[in-house]
Order: sequence, then structure tokens, then C-alpha cells
Amino acid sequence: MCALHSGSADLSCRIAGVRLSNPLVLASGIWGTSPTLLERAARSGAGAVTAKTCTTSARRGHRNPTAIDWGHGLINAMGLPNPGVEEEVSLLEEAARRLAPLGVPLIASISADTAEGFGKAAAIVARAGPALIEVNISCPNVQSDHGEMFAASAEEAAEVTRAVKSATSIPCIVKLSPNVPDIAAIARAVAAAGADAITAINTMPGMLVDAETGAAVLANRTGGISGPALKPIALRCVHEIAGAVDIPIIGTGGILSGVDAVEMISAGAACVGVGSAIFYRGQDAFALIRSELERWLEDRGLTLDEIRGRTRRARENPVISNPPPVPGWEARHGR
Ligand code: RRO
Repeated sequence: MCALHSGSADLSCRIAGVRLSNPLVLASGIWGTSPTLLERAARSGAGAVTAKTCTTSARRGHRNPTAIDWGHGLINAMGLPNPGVEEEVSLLEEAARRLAPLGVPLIASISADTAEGFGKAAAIVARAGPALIEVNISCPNVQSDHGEMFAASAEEAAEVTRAVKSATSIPCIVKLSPNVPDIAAIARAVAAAGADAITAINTMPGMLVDAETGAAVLANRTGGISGPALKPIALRCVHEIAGAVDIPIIGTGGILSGVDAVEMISAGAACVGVGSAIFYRGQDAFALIRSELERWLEDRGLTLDEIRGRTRRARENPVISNPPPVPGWEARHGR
């Protein structure tokens, strides 16, 4: 492991009244709901950790192959596998117990087929005492079961938000999809319905096709794209949402390095989601990104508050040469 910078920059931040020691949030679905894996993310430097989304009943998920590195990012169609919210509560309770002494907040994540179902799932996960509940209305891989995602309609997204808000007093974060014509309109609707924060964004639907056979590569045919290819889309979405609402945003999509985190916070995010980075950079991803972020701020004498939202205030369009997302990334991946 390379030497980590451990400086004096204050990386602490708040999301919906919950304090994080640093803005890096383990994204949902990356390390499941296993208490030991969530604890590992916390010990390796995450500021908060999000569990895998759970639903009112258990789901098996899709057949393999379900996740692939396609060269410029990942694509997945897990199909929301989970043991169901009742089973999940005991795992979340254990995770919360392990995270409490580390001072790392737990974020539960829920989904359902109906607004009422979201309310029910929220009331059940609340029993585990998570600091926050993420409301996943934007999974790209369950259309055949659920119909159109709730994140596609401002009215339905607001209805789900209201159902969750009336089921629990735990602050809720609504997770939006990039696959809509006007994400700012959806953000306004959920904020008006009482959302305490927004996660932007979920993965972007896509597919891989095998040239030899012409067949779709994923068993589900389509999946959600994450990693480096998603970053410019996520930056645009966060920028648009930050211009539309005042609630905090967890900017998620292609954050692999400290510089990526700086870009996302500049676009208006309060915190940043980290997911695919664990695939690209290994289990030390949080420690690496955190130390890069800290060093970047210290070298320039800047604070998180000073960089947050500065994209909107910036007057110049500098010509920058874009380095690979992570130094040495191409060599490590044989490219
Ligand atoms: O489980 C999945 O297939 C999945 C979910 Br719930 C989600 O929200 N986003 C994603 O890319 N995959």
C-alpha cells in the first residue's frame, strides 16, 4: 500500500443533521448488508456506510452473469437480491452495533413496489436504528417486476417520499436516476415532499453485446453502468440538482480518487458516494481517496466549505488535460 497522507484538514461534514468525520459514503449494494463488511468499510475510512437495498419480501435477484468490467466502467444487473426487510433488520442492528464505537453512521436502504410498501419498509428498517434511510426509487434492473421506476415521475417520487416521511422520523435520502429528462424537476418534487437529502445518482441503464454471437452479455440483457463512464453524467446531475434545491446531495458516480471527490463537491455535493472505486482500487479505496482529498485541500489551503458548489460561481472555463482517473490505473489493468 502506498504511503497515506494524514494531515490536519477538517473533512467533517453533515447530512440531514448527521455528522460524518469525512464526506466519503459507501454506496449501497457494494458490500451488501453483511455487518462485518460494513464494519470493514468504516475501519478503512468511510465517513458513513450504506447497506444493500432491501424490499418488503425477499428477492433472489437475476441469474449470472450479473456484473462485468467493460473497460470504461462496470455494468451490473444484480436484480435487487436481498433477504427481505424483516430479515435485514437483524443484520442492520448488528451493523449499527459494530459501527457505533467507530462513530460511523449507518444508512439503511429500502425499495418497494408501491408507495405504501415504501412506508412499510421504512417503518420496519427504522427498528434497527439507522442514522438515515436511503429511499431507492431508481434501481434500473427491476422494471419487469415493478413497472416504471418511481424516479421517472415527479408525482410518484413525491408520493413515495411522503409515505416514508409519515412512517418514520429518521431522516430520509431519496436516490434519483440519471435516466430522466429533467432531474432537477424530480429533485424539487421530493424536496417539497419532505426529503431530507438526495443521492444523485443511481447507475445509468446500458447493455453489452457479444460481437461473435450477437447475444446480450448480461443474463438480464440490460444493466446499470457505474464507474468512470458515469462520472460526467453524475457531475451534470449534481450540478443541476444543486441549482434547484437546498437539501444536501450525496454525489455518486465514478468517484475513484480524491480529485474526483473535489470535482463532485465543487459541483454542489455535500458528500460523495464511493462504489466502483472498491473494484478499481481495492479494500483501501476509502483510505486512499480520503488521503488524496486531504492532501489536495491542504496543498491549496482550501476547506470543503470553500470548494462546495464553486462550479456554479466559477467564471472561467480552464482548458485542462484530463489524466487517467487514478494514477497508474491503466497499467494496473493491462491497458
Ligand atoms: O440490485 C441491483 O441490480 C441494483 C440496484 Br437495487 C440499484 O439500485 N442500482 C444498480 O445499479 N443495481
